[in-house]
Amino acid sequence: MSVLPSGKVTVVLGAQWGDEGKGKLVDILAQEIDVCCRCQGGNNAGHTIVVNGKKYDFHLLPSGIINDKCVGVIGNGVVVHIPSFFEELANLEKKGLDPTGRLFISERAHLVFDYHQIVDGIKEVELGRGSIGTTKKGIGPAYSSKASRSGLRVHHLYHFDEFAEKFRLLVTNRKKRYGDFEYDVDKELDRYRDLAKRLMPFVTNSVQYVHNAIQSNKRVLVEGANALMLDLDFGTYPYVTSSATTVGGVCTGLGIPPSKIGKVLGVVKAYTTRVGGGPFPTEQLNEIGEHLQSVGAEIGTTTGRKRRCGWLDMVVMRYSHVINDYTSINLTKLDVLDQLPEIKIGTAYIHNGVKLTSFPADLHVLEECTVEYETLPGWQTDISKCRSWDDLPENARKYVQRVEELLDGVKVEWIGVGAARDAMIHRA
Ligand code: 2SA
Ligand code: GDP
Ligand code: MG
Repeated sequence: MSVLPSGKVTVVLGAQWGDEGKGKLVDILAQEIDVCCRCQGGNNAGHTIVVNGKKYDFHLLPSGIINDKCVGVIGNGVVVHIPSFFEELANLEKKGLDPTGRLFISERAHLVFDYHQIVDGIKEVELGRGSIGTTKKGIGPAYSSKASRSGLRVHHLYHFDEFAEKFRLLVTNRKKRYGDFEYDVDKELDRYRDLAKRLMPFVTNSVQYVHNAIQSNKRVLVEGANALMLDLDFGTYPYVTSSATTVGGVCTGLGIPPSKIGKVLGVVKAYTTRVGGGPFPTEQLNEIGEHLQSVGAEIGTTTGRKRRCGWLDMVVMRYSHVINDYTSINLTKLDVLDQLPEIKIGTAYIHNGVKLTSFPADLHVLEECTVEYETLPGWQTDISKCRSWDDLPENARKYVQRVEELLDGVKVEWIGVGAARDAMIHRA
């Protein structure tokens, strides 16, 4: 029986700082869904899926399209770098996957241009030691253009001469602010004349498309990118990405009313990782962090950067749950903890001797906090072949149950024990 409701939207969201393994859960659920949508972010995201020993990396395209019956939708809230879209498509084709005819882009989606990427790099240099550690994919500058109402959207390509005029003006303005960076506007416009033609078969009114799918009782799934702690409003600002990575971003990024959202599935790594700059209270700058990094193969899918690693942080998780109200959780990469004799969980932040009631907005406060930990015994057993709850060693089950208790009883419905599609335990 399906675990997903039809006629309702199921949402998969990263509950920490990203790279929790959302792509893998989406791929598993995609076996029974009709439409898989992206609602925010761009090709800064990186979702790795392993099927029958073959590795697929998704950045801009929804991971669900690995199921050849699943339609992919890139919603209005996504920012699209068209050359990267075609590059990703070509890479998938090389691996025998051709989603042409079942992949659509919203005509309202904003475009990311190479000059946004150049500006992204310049801004990072300007910030010096306080740099965000962006992926340099132009995401922040593209969303800035959108918010300042000067951005160009997919439908602007319908009227190419008008598009070209606006484009020239945008580049001139950016050069006024960021200096005369190297950028051949005429060459770029020639390239976009061709790209626009190639893109047209993919362009659709995604609001109506998704609405019709829901109305006709299809199973629709939304794949979150980045994660709650990278949200523009709720994350560790300014060390965040530039989109709404919460359940709210699903509604605005696709035009879906909240009443149509069914389950909200939170993906939580059994420890914590973060890529780029910014605070990370449970980070382990020691052999524990190195162990998690190497055993967990914690390397950025998009940039190849080493991910920072630390213990699971339940202050983050409770805050994340307040904002997204998870129906259930997929605890991933539990196998990465296999060898540890003991495992810690961050349970509270103490500031000036007082326990904080929520994740603080002020990063100075965060810096001054100490983390209170609980220590659990490890299981020191290989769990990668476990396929049911009863297969897990007792201490692994206790760890999972403790996470549930610390998260107001939200059920851990899936447990990841390896990268492959079948390395997942489902608790009915
Ligand atoms: P940006 O490029 O403006 O979105 O960067 C702003 C911050 O958001 C972080 N960010 C990410 N964090 C984790 N994973 C991401 N995707 C890739 C992956 C990252 C990679 O799956 O591994 O390959 O490095 C992602 N995308 C953005 C980023 O590190 C900044 O802290
Ligand atoms: P996403 O951005 O949330 O989709 O996550 P990423 O794909 O960037 O990073 C997660 C990484 O962990 C990928 O390389 C996955 O193949 C891998 N992975 C996912 N789940 C598990 C798991 O349960 N165990 C192990 N060992 N690896 C996993
Ligand atoms: Mg990722």
